[in-house]
Amino acid sequence: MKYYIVVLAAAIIVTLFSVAQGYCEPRWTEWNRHCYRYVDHKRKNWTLASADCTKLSPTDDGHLITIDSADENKFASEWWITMLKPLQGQWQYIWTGLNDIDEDGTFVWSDGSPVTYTNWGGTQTDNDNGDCVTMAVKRVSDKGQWKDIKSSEKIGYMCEYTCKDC
Ligand SMILES: [Ca+2]
Ligand SMILES: [Ca+2]
Repeated sequence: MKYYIVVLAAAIIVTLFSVAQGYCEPRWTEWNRHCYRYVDHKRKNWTLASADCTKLSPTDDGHLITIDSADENKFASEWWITMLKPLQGQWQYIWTGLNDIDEDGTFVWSDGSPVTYTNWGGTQTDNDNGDCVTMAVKRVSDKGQWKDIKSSEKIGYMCEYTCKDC
């Protein structure tokens, strides 16, 4: 009996430790074996936001979020909205890694991933002067549609890195 209690206690301690430890670094949230961090306390233009994601990540492999699927877009927009309450009826924007800086009209992800999914809002694809893509929400029900704006705008951003231990 005593043996089982010791084993049970050890199992609980190990479990608690791994929960506390987490798989993503502190202040990063795990979803589908990737770690995400929303930064809004320092609004930056796209280039500086992109550099900050690299700097903030544990092994410098972080980048502005790359959204590969409707599921990832849903996760990112819903998670972001939980941190925005109340929305106050104003559009909110964050940078993603998608941009057409090198060639107008040809959008690429900053981490080099192929573009497999997009969620442009209405007629928002490739606005005049727009070269970097934001995710936008106004209401809780919004699905995080995308809109390209000038890279010089200073807004919040979402970073991502691939979780190696998840
Ligand atoms: Ca991703
Ligand atoms: Ca453009």
